[in-house]
Amino acid sequence: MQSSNFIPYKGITYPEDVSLQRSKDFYEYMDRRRTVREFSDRPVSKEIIDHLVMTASTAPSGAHKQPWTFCAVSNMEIKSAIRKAAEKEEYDSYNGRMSEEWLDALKPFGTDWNKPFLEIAPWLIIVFKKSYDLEDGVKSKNYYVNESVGIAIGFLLAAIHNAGLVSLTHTPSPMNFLQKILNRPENERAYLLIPVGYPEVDTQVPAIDRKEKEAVLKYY
Ligand code: IYR
Repeated sequence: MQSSNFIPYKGITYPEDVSLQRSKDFYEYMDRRRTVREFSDRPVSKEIIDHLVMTASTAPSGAHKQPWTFCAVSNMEIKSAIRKAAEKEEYDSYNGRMSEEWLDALKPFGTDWNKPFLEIAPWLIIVFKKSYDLEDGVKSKNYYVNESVGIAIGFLLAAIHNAGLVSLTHTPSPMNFLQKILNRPENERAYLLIPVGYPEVDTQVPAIDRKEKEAVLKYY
């Protein structure tokens, strides 16, 4: 028995051959996505950011609580404050907090504690998870928060790629400084920092392969 209001599903279905072609085309398109660490300072309009974030916010979430806030920062003073705080944490991480094994695993990517992209990229999208909801001082529970926010970010990265832009999934650690700088309420915790923009001209990316189908897909 339906206990709440239901409406007709307005999805789109395709003939089998069209589904086959679309699934292949989308895979090949997504397979061209790469994480980029060198950004151009070319601006990206707020209207584009609106669309990207609202796409992310269409993601499924536990009990449809949409337990996320996306903070989109273009203000240079705030970007500089974020860079300064992130580099302080990253310096400590790269100089003692990360294990030798971890540093070795990162060598192919050439990362270090310097994070110039935090000022160069036109937008930083900082994703906050809402461990619980807090409205007018009243707390209520959210469910599967990490799963929900992770899925929403997957949608966001796909939307960014679809718009011909690039992103970097940056994880300064610990990242509680973001809650302070952006003055977020106590129920929000920073989850991921994603610079968004155009790639720097002639930027290079690591020559990595993706796992073969046999390694990641098991049919039963
Ligand atoms: N947070 C650091 C280190 C880092 C960790 C992983 I796992 C990466 O895939 C890349 C970097 C940084 O952002 O440099």
